[in-house]
Amino acid sequence: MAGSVLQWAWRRAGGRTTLQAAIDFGRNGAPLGRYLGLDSSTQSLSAIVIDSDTGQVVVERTLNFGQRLPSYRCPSGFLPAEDPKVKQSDPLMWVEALELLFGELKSSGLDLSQIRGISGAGQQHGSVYLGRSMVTVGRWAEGASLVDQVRPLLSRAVGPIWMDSSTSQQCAEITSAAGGEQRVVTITGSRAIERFTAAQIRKFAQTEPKAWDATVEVHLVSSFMASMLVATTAGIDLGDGAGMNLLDLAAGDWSPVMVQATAPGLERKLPRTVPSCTAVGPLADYFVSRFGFAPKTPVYAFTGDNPSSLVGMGASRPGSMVISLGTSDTVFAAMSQPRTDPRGYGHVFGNPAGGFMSLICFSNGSLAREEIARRFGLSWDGFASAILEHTRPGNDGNMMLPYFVPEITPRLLHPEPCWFGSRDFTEGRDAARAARAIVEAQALGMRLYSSWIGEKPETVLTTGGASKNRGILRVLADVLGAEIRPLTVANSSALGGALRAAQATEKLPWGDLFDQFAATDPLRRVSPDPSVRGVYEELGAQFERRVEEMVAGR
Ligand code: XUL
Repeated sequence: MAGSVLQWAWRRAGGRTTLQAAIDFGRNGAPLGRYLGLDSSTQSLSAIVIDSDTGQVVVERTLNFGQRLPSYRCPSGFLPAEDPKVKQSDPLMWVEALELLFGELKSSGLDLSQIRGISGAGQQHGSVYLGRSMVTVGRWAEGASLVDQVRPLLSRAVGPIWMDSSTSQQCAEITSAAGGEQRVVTITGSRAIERFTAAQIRKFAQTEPKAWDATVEVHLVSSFMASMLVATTAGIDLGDGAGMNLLDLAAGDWSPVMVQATAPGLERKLPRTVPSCTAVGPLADYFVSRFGFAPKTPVYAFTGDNPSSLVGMGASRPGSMVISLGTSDTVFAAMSQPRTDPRGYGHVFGNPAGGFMSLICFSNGSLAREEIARRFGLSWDGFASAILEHTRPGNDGNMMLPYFVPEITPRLLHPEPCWFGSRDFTEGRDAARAARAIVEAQALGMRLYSSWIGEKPETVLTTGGASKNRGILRVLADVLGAEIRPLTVANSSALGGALRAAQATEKLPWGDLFDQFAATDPLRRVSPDPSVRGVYEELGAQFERRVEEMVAGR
């Protein structure tokens, strides 16, 4: 025991843990460094608690909105709407989920008073509109639920989420008011994008001008959730703020040009921007008395789920690429130099560990894989074995364009899956080939649309539910020609929150935290098969031709 206490003290010299603290640990045996990371994503809220002294993930828990909170009528995290381009959600559902999840953590026997810092992430781009600034809240009343206290603060009952693609007109208007596409890309790192917050804010201001006038504060999901915890206005961090088309990336602050091009009065309604490591306040007393957190537990700025995953994957320095296989699939990497995508699909966001990151988002991720599994009655295991045991790389010339819902990369507002190949395949009678076809097409899309980043990765780190599927990992390795390393922890975004809280509280070197927590499972690594390279060169060329024809509407 004494030896390991000294090791901690030595490892932390220069950091938070002094020798005295390490000795105290030895004396009373209490853990020193537990941190909570949260991830408010499209379909669920997740929590991870890490212990930076033992290197253990203490708890990992997810609460699915559709299953646990059916009264919000969001089975997949958003409200059904007649127009398939409109995707909105109820912010109160996220608030209720927060209370439920904290209650579950407490009743699981976890001593929340041991948590020394909290941070987290939210699905990117989605926005929440308040008619009263969170600054005026100050504290939550203890006799009422959080939901009942937040409801009267909203100036818009539901808000748009990242899946919304209904704002093409507003994108065009913003682009022209800001001085053209190139200027928007140079300032914000992305052209004006339908799901980004600026276009969504403009649409709200145009279609509901009274409610817009009544709005005094606009939040991202990330800053809204952090504001709930501190009962005041939490700033918008530079990682997630970059997904709004409002941030001047070079200045690290709101761009007056973009803000003015978006909506009247917006400059007064945006919270301030903050670096991701900023303490946005102590945890509100409400959570202390309800769930047993320690008084004044520091809360750090929340960021977007993808920037948070970059940290949770241990990939916040350039060198490796990350593929996150979730509701959307995203491909991202820390950038050695900021570049922009000439095709206009990719984005540049802030890297919460400093600098920038690239990101490409595909909306036909799990949604499309699940659709194939459903249509062909394949279980998730069946999906893997169909690919690995019953098909070959290249799928014997059978290919699919995998677009079931409006796609972001490439931009397809009226999606339709297309099948090319043998009759059994095109007529939808060949489950095994359908499983391979969708995954090959998704991987080819990732390869094609990430080429602008300009750095071919030797290793690709994967995370998200589908990264457990060996069939999918095999196809990714072969198509990308890179070793695939799945992360051991399933939710890298929540983990990123916990790591950011630990780093900000203890000033620990990122490398130490990554060594402890961002581990990949050596037994699940998949190396590329060099003999199939040619097959995917050929298929890649075909995919590019067909997808470009589809984008051009031919
Ligand atoms: C990224 C994006 C999605 C959401 C999903 O630009 O839109 O990945 O962040 O939560």
